Amino acid sequence: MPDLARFRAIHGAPEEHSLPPTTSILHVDMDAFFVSVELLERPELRGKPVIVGGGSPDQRGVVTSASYEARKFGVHSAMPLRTAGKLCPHGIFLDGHHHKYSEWSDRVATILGKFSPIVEMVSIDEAYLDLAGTERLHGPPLAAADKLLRMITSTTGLPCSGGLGSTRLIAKVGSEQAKPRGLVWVAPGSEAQFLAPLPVRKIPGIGEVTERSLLALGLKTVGDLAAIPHHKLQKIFGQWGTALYRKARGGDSYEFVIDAEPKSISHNHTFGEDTSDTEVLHSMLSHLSQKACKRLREAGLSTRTLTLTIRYQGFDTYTRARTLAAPTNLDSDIFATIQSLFHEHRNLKRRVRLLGVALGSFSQGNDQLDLLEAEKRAKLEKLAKTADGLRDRFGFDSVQFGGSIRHEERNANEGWGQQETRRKNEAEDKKQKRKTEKNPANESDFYPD
Ligand code: DCP
Ligand code: MG
Repeated sequence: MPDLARFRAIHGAPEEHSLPPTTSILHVDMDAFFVSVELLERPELRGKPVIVGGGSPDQRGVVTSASYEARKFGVHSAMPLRTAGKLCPHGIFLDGHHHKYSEWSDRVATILGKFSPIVEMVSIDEAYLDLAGTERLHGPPLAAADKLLRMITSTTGLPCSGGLGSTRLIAKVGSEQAKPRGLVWVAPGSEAQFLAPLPVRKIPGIGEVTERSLLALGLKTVGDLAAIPHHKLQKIFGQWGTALYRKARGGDSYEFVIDAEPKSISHNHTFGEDTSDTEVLHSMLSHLSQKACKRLREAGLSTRTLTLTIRYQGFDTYTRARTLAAPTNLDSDIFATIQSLFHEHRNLKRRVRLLGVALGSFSQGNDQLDLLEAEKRAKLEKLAKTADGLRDRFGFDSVQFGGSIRHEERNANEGWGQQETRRKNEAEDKKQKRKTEKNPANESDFYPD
């Protein structure tokens, strides 16, 4: 890979390298995320084969995250714990603690948000950033990416990797190749060359089904796929063939356009057990409103359109939105609106599975407000700012405004059975969502690259 520069985080900062602005998409992914979070409290387990998913290999369930030492034995995520136990008999099996992972994910998101205005968190442990425009602050993209990865690890103690390239696809494949604790830069013009030797399955969006079809055609590597003319792929796969043609060259299958501002900020929660307990539902709405509101303030934005999502038992999902007369970034305004939407639209006879709060129609700052007198509002803003600072340092749950329960209380009240049910519900919902959103003929042209 002559055009591929590979920098491990242990090597010096590559300040001397400068890149044309076209290779500014960075994909950051935390290394063995759940394991790494557990190791913060159990440093004596560093360097050992640690497996998160369940406290023992005799339990039912699957591996959620495996340390790189455990991976040497063939252990990987989604593998049954029993299989992992057989492959790695001296492995250290740990229970998962989901509230901790989401807290650490929030902290990483905060670091990313302070680094670049264009951040898209795509899962609990990965994000895309556009580093174009951050040159004055952080230097050329490669140096900036290196600086960011180091900053994440030095601030949180969690290792991570990154891929830097001209498209999301290249950046994502790059970060996977860089793991663990690495950074891969794919120079502009060398995208096809970088991808060519990789198995087709490494391309985001190519899953088991497409892989099987491609193998049947004798196409094992991305290079094999790239050698097939567009019209042939189109004949075999229809529209999906066009996407495959583009992907094999490093292109995203859809235009990747992100604005400097997010289009919406949302937070959802799936309950361990479907509930109709009004107090629990209110507390959760307050918690979700506060989480969304904190992110809104971090982005320096105010919102006018607030959306409430209620999913009932089964999969019936309702969204109700309200547009405010003037934009706001205050917890109290947002919670009051969400609460009133909930009162108006909730079906009292049905148990609730999921609640969601989404904020949209953004504007910069908060200067058009006169919902409250200026002095009172200034006090509330100061309070919110102090709370946000404490949350950055001590975790989101360190500060809660009235009406919300703390995470620990929620999770302490949630027995193992309920956690299991919640996980099952979430998995089932995801499956349903995928079914409704995806075109089954394609593994999806719109799969998040
Ligand atoms: N996860 C999960 N179940 C899976 C896969 C992942 O619960 N089947 C969780 C645990 C992971 C986290 O999501 O720690 C992030 O997923 P990744 O695919 O990024 O895996 P890791 O971060 O564990 O490892 P890597 O270093 O390969 O990124
Ligand atoms: Mg990861």
